[in-house]
This record gives sequence, C-alpha cells and structure tokens, in this order.
Amino acid sequence: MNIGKISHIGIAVENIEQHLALYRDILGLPSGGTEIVEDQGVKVAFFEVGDSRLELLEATAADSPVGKFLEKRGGKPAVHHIALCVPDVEAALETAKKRGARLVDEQPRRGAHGTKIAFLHPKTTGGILIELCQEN
Ligand code: CMX
Repeated sequence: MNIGKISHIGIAVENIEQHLALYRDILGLPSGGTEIVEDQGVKVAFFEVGDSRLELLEATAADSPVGKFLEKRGGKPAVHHIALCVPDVEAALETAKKRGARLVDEQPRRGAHGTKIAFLHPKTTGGILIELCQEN
C-alpha cells in the first residue's frame, strides 16, 4: 500500500474556537487557518506538527459523521480518525479491499486543501477510523 507517513490525526470538537487556546496559544502550533469541507459536513482547522498535522473537526450538521460521533460521546472531544498518506488513493483502496477491509468510500472524495481522501470502515479496522489521504 506504500504508506508514507501520518498525514494528520483528526480530533472531533463541538467548537473549534474554544480549542484555539490550547493548540494555537498554549502549544504554539502554527495554524493553517480554517476551511469548510462541504462534502464531509465539517469545518476543519489544521495545526502543523513537523511533517504531520493535527486537524480539529467541527460538524456543520448534526447528522454528519462528526456530529453523530460527538453526540454519542456527549459532546466530549475525542480522536476521530487517523489519516495515512498514500501516493495513489485509488490503488490503496483496491489493495485494502483485497486484503479484507470494508471501504466507506469506493471512490475517493475531495478533502481539505484539495486532497483526495477515502475512509476504511472502523468495523474492520479494530474500531479506529482510518483515512487514506493523497496529498498531491
Ligand atoms: N471511529 C470509530 N468508530 C466510529 C467512528 C469513528 N470515527 N464513527 C462511527 N463509529 C462507529 C460507531 O461508534 C458505531 O459503532 P457501534 O455500532 O459499535 O455503536 C458504528 O461506527 C456506526 O456508527 P453510526 O454513528 O451509526 O454511523 P454510520 O454507520 O452512519 O457511519 C461511518 C459510520 C464510519 C461510516 C461514518 O462516520 C463515515 O462515513 N465516516 C467517514 C467520513 C468522515 O468521518 N468524515 C468526517 C471527517 C472528514 C475530514 O477529515 O475531512
């Protein structure tokens, strides 16, 4: 599958603004600003950590994946997914499927910053939502 590195770790929060004090001010991580990803029903904020990033995810609709995830946890922030960099997301999906993973996305979708992304279902990945992410 040729995984290069961790692209980012997604953390679900109810309100991104309320968490800037930690990630931007206390930890002092450089921020890439915020972006709405319509396709995924989220507003995201990225913080650079070396070559990888932390991604805060705020739901833009209650029935979106992040909205449902937070509702189940009583609104408490929690790690939502781990994103792994792959050079070719279509090829990685095909390999993952052949090796027994259930795909959430049969075809890649558009992620933040123009990336191509696709998810593997947590039911077949030990309860951890894994995103495959092609950054360019
Ligand atoms: N991590 C681990 N398990 C998760 C999960 C997550 N992030 N999200 C949902 N689940 C689990 C639920 O706990 C539930 O488990 P149980 O059956 O044991 O209770 C099960 O998956 C089904 O949960 P659900 O709330 O009924 O949700 P759906 O089946 O409707 O959807 C999923 C689950 C994974 C298919 C959906 O969340 C999805 O499509 N995720 C991929 C897209 C996404 O998460 N986008 C947001 C991020 C976008 C970005 O980074 O840009």
